[in-house]
Amino acid sequence: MLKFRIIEKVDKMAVFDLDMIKAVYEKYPSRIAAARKVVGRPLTLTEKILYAHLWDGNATIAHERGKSYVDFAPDRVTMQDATAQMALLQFMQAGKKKVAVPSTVHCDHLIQAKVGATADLQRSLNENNEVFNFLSSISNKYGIGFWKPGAGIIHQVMLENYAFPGGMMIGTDSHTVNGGGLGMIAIGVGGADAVDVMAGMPWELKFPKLIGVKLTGTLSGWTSAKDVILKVAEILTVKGGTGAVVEYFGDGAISLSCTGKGTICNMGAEIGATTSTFGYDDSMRRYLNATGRADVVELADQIAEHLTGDADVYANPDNYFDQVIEINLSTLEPHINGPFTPDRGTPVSKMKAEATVNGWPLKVEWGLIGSCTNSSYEDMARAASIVEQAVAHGITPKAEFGINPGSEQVRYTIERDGIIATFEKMGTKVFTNACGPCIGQWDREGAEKQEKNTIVHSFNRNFSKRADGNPNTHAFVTSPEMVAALAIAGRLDFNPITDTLINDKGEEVKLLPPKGDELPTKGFDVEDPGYQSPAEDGSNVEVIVKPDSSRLQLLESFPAWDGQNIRGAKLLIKAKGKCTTDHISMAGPWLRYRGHLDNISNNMLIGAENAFNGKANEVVNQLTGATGEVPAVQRAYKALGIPSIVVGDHNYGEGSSREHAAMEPRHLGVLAVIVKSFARIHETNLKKQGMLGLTFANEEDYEKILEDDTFNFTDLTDFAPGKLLTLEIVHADGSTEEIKLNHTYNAQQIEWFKAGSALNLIKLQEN
Ligand code: MIC
Ligand code: SF4
Repeated sequence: MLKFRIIEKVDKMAVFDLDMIKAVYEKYPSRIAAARKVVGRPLTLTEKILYAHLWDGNATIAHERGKSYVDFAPDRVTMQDATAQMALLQFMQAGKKKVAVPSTVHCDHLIQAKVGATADLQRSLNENNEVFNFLSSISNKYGIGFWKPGAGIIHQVMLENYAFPGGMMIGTDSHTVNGGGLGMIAIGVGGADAVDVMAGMPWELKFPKLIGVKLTGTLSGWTSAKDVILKVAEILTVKGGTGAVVEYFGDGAISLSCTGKGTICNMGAEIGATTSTFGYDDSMRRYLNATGRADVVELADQIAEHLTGDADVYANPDNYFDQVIEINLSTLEPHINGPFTPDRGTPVSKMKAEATVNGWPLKVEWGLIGSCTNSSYEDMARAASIVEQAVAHGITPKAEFGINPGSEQVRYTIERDGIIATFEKMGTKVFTNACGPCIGQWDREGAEKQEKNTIVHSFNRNFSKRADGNPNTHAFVTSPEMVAALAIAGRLDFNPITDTLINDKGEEVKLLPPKGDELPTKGFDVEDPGYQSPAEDGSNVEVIVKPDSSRLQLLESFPAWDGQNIRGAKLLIKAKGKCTTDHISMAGPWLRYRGHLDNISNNMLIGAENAFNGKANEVVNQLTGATGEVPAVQRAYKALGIPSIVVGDHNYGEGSSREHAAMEPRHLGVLAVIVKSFARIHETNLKKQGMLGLTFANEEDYEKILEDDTFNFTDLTDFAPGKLLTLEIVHADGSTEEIKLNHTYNAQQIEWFKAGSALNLIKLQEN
């Protein structure tokens, strides 16, 4: 049975790590002064936070955006259960007694939504006992705060307890960026990056480009903060933010609630942005006060001028940002994005036409509200106001409805305030405070029939198969209040601004726009937030990984590079089109193997489309000519010691931070991944794990790669920063051609490749 030490009441909880926050703020004035001197012009907020967190202290040179690799000293690290396992299995090898910066683990991804919170949570505890015990004990040992299953979704818990204006945080989840809602620079990374920071080493990032988003006007009617990011996603697309930080400003920005800002930053992961952020303002003060952190407000107020961009930056943004976008909140329409990609935006008024032209099923089967991006008090209150109206008018909802509150604090408070009771009047299922359907942890009845159907949700992502495993589920992303309206109407083309519904008396009813408090008027409340503080001295705490476990496996070091050019490599797969980390290492049922590298490797690339036959998980074994599943064919190459490569399209590895997508190919013997372009976190993950992550110098060379080619890297022995690599392609008819490959490895990263992984290098340095 699981046992957790619990701290009782949130109002008795002291602010976490206040001394750390104090220390960060004390350095701010001198760090900003130094930055001003080297940069020589007014500063954006992003620059202030980055320059205030340089590993080497005060800035001595100005860094070049999109070019300079810079060492940073983040203030904290955050990890969720599905990625923490691999991160901490690696940290165990680093030979440290304790983490060097405040760190936390949050159990949220492993809990399946089926019948409702109580039963679902119990089932998850039973099923994942071994993993939760591992995470709880390893956290206890190394001084890491542990949030038990049911405590909430990592990013909501983070915003409620740890995020602070001007802070810098990294986390092993792409939506760590939620912290921008409280004015942080919070960045999603792979576990190996987290290990660097927890081991007391610098964290490296290419100095980002800056995108400024000026918000004017104010939200009204059916439009909400979610629509801002749905619009930005439509403008920038899933790769438009790559390598950039998005900084929001303007009167419109100030008018948004803090959790609304969190929503916008959270879903910034979907445009590939390094992170997004907002300047410190009253909405943040209100939120910090409401969540018991008046002490942080007091400290932040003393250096408030440093916690937002300089006035001239916001007055003349074109002079400071690489790209500027302006959005008028007063004229912004509610959006519905999808299906299958979060950047396909459709304003609600155009949905009828779009859906008809594209043949999207108009009947909405499910409405789901939750996920890290939209599970705040305000979100729940606004959605409930729509449900309340429907109930009052005698309207029977046409679709099924489920909610996942973002944290136990939100759940407890919305229960106290009658919001859960409102949802229940419509038969809503209240699932655990966890990711649930958002990460495929949804035992949806009938999904196995693979019928074409439509669901609407307030999540971030809607990649194929993500929520219920059914490739024919058309998932659309929209705001919680729009989810409520569409689920009640049961139609994707319902426009609550113009359309009416028919009630049980046959009368026409028009729903009024949503209403809901930004923060609970009676304050937040909670009985058991679900936190376990770590032991002061964890040296005697035992961490158990059973040798015969199917869930956990201690890691073995990857082999170092043998110093030779790679010759005779086979093509494992040439992936076509979208290849997200969900395609490379699927979540849902595979989450159970996140701590066992060999077992999870059986899902490697099973979702990627093979460019030669248009199918998923079917490739030709070039040694036998037979077709087989991708992991099996790769295991056959590995058994014979034959190197292989993977080829991919644009934005390869988009989506999540899961480093399994890099560790699996590494473990199974793939040596290089060559693509048209990478998503940032995945590219770094490949480098950290000692792989070659390369891009075609000429994109069209993708076409030259044939299924039965053999590949030779002819100048790997001269691998150097800024120097192209050469790939010789030997076609089956014996003809050869040479192509050039680009890379972004700096000198240090080339050392990771040589050592076999970044962790191998840490271990070498320890000895
Ligand atoms: C996701 O939303 O895809 C996840 C699950 O939160 C991932 C992390 C993971 O794969 O565990 C993410 O976004 O980084
Ligand atoms: Fe969890 Fe979904 Fe948020 Fe990922 S996007 S952290 S799975 S709620």
